[in-house]
Amino acid sequence: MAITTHDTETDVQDRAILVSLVTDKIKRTGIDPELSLQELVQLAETAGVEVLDVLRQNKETPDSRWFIGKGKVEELRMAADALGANTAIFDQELSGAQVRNLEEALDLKIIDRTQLILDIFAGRAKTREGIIQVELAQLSYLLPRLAGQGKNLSRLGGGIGTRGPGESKLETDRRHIRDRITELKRQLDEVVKTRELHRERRRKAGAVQVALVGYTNAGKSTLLKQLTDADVYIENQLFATLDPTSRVLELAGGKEVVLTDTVGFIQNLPHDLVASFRATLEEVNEANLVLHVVDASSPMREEQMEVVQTILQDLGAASTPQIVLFNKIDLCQPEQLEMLPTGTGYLKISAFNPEDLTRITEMIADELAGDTLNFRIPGDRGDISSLLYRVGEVLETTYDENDVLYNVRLNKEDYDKWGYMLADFVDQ
Ligand SMILES: Nc1nc2c(ncn2[C@@H]2O[C@H](COP(=O)(O)OP(=O)(O)OP(=O)(O)O)[C@@H](O)[C@H]2O)c(=O)[nH]1
Ligand SMILES: [Mg+2]
Repeated sequence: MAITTHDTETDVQDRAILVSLVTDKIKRTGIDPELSLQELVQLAETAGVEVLDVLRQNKETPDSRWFIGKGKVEELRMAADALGANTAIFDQELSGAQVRNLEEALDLKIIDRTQLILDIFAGRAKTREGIIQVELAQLSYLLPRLAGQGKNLSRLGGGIGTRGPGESKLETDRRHIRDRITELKRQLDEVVKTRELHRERRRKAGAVQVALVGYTNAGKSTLLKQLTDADVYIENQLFATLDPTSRVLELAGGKEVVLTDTVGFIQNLPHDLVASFRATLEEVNEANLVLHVVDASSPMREEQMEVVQTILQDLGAASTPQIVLFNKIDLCQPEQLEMLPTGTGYLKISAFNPEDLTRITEMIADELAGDTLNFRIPGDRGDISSLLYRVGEVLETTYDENDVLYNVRLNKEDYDKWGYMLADFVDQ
């Protein structure tokens, strides 16, 4: 992707050196810095950056002035000169002061992982909601980094880290940024209300919601397309999808559910972004069932699954029933396949295999149908018996003296809702 800078008015590609600093704190997180760096390369390429080289440093703690050590700054300068780089991208988050110090010392554009992700999102946002959310995240990221500076932002020029969504230009002054943030939050509130109305309508219509959730590039949009013929954007790049798309999916047995594709997750997803995207991610919260799509062929499979579970927890969706779809098994090595957990709630699939698609809809139907439970209801509790008929599917009725024994299929959601009335009558 060619990017125009203010300075020259010509197309200048970002030519970047990537930098990773491995501190003791990072080592303790258990995240493999090499895999994180590989992901940074993918992120940079997704943003249209040409990656020239990668520099690494191990250091107990970051340098407060430069982030990396002074000697490493010198090494970066030499590498940038030799390779003709105009940008350095850091895999960890930098402070405003560190960015300024590095920019002054190196005469390079300095970007960190968070800014790179925000930039990709800015390039992707299409709907009004997406555009507002990205701009809000960008400004929230920027504001604390302007502290004490009062410097105008025109130095940012063009290229990655400077792309803004829509027409709106970054204002040069903190007060304006704060005003803009307030305004964006107000607009977002409106969008959220509209979205809630839509959801309310779907809920009233009795639609069951199923959300496709997972790490970026796992194959969520591909599955939506394969399962429902939806015309969605699919790309072998990170964050192809920003805005949720919903389609009706007919399950084995004829029941219909609403299947929603969502924005992909990534490790160290910028906090401001998660906060801003809460409106969009509410779709996940509302779901009756989460399909957690995993790229089973990724060397980071386990870490990616953990990231997804953590974000689901943050969203308050950790207890929603979940089916894990290990996708892309056509790309897996035999030993990778062996490592995958099996059993209920897990499926190994390839999004392009029609038989696997059928297995998915069957498992969704089973999961939504719920478990069967036995109840013992005293003869004088006709209210409880009729509640059972109303919320569940009574499979069998037998009589034992004055009690009626029911075998009932009840989905988890209904049990959660009515459990306070039913729990006393469950027959082990
Ligand atoms: N070989 C193989 N490739 C797959 C499979 N499923 C998806 N892909 C490819 O994986 C890439 C990413 O697919 P998407 O559907 O865009 O992934 P996503 O999860 O929606 O990604 P984001 O929207 O970026 O979060 C595309 O190139 C797909 O063609 C699969 O089962 N096997
Ligand atoms: Mg997608």
